[in-house]
Amino acid sequence: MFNLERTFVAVKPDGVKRGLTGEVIRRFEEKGYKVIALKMLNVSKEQAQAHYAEHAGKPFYERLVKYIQSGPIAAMVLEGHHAIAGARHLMGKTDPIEAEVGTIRADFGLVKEYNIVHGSDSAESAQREIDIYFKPEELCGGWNNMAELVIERLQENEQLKG
Ligand code: RTP
Ligand code: MG
Repeated sequence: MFNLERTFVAVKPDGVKRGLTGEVIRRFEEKGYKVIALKMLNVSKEQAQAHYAEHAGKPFYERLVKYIQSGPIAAMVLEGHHAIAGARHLMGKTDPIEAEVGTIRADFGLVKEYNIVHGSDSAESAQREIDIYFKPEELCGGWNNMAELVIERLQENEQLKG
């Protein structure tokens, strides 16, 4: 029933500068995703290039690498049921103009280039991006949040009913 995933999410420099770090984290937490790692950092050139390697050569690549280094980011690892697609669903489409109202990018973003938040797009990207920004010992897993405890209790009740 459960598809437990980890994903890398970051509040980008525009989001941090606009004071949206707490708001973005709140949305993921309230959904039920577990924050298992969290830190502010200034992204190095090496990290930026590794993170956006898939976009190398595209017209916006140089600007993208500069943008992610234009101020601190709030980097985090989220864990939860279908957390990779689920986090991107809460973020909304890349271009805030196309993102659904209620998503982070629609509610706070103005232009595609500065769209507040990043989220991994696959299990492979998630693992790769987590490794770029975090050491294994910085991931604090092994505990249950309220959403998991509630679901666990519901499952126990179902099992009791047979
Ligand atoms: P992200 O990686 O940041 O979560 O965003 P995404 O998957 O929705 O979009 P992606 O295609 O991976 O693009 C990465 C980031 O590059 C900037 N971008 N600019 N000018 C452009 O056409 C353009 N396209 C993308 C955005 O900041 C986007 O989030
Ligand atoms: Mg992407």
